[in-house]
Amino acid sequence: MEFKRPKIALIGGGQIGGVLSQLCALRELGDVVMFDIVEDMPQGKQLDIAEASRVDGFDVELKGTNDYADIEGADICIVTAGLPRKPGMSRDDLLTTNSNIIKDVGENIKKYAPNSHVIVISNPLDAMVTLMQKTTGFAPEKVYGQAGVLDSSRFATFIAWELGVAVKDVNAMVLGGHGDTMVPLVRYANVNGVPVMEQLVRKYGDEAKAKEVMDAMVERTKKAGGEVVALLKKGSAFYSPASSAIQMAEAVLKDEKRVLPVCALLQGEFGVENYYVGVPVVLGKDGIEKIVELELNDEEQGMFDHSVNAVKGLIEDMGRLGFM
Ligand code: TXD
Repeated sequence: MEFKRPKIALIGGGQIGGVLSQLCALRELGDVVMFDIVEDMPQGKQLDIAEASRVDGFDVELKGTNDYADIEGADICIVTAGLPRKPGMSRDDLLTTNSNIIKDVGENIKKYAPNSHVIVISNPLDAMVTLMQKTTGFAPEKVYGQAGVLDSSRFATFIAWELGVAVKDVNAMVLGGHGDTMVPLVRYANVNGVPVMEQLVRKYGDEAKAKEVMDAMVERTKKAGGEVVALLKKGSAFYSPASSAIQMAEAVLKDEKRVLPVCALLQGEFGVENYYVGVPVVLGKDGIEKIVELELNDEEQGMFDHSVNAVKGLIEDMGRLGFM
């Protein structure tokens, strides 16, 4: 029997790609190949990370490349390739540019890593995952997107700060598309089972004030990406998106059956037919092993539908631009 470490291919070696590689190494998740079109850059980043191996005590192989052939046989591909919106660029221009990139990436993944799982991070997330699945033709269970883990972590962080409790005891989930229409599930948010709203009412002794505080946390969660962008001045969040994608990759590589909010293809679940949207799933060695349905009240269902409509709009735009 042949033993081998898992092989993780990072397509895109930019800000998120670099942190992804370092986290893979620190956790010894597997050997890492980082691909980018920029010459020498992925080789430089991987060399830099590898040279910390003695200090951090990890033992995996790290390779940087400009040749897709090097991703051959990858078990998981994590895709961050794409361009950010530049001044003067319309939404359609960005959609066209990034769709072309994702098509190219997808064709190469199909060619060199036909048995891999694909985790997409590139924006606009829901559209890029959809295009990746279409381009590779892989089973939808093996092509999914990262957004909900991060959005949920942001929501949980704000709740922990507000209540003065350990963030690891906070359970909070955000569903829907990755954008302003995302749906933080207030009613289900809890601290080790105790509803967050109940604790806010206790804290403020007033339901209206508790609601106001929760509304502010929900708004901050929806705009959290923009808050980081405004502070950084250049580029967007990269540490937390990388950590979030690694949690997903780890769930798959270690067959953990984690229940995480993931951008997954819905085929009737939540009343949605054939669109990628963020929902809770069971993530294990077979990818999306199950979509976890839950009761939404009318208000939550309304917000979810609104979010799904935003995703539909994006897919229509891609159709109009000739990508679907
Ligand atoms: O939660 C989420 N899903 C997100 C997504 C949170 C934050 C940022 N999110 C998006 O991830 C962001 O809007 C971008 O679309 C991706 C990657 O973000 P990152 O900050 O890593 O962007 P960079 O630093 O610009 O890196 C992108 C790399 C860069 O090195 C390019 O040279 C490379 O992509 N690139 C390509 N690689 C392969 N193939 C092609 N064609 C290509 N074109 C550019």
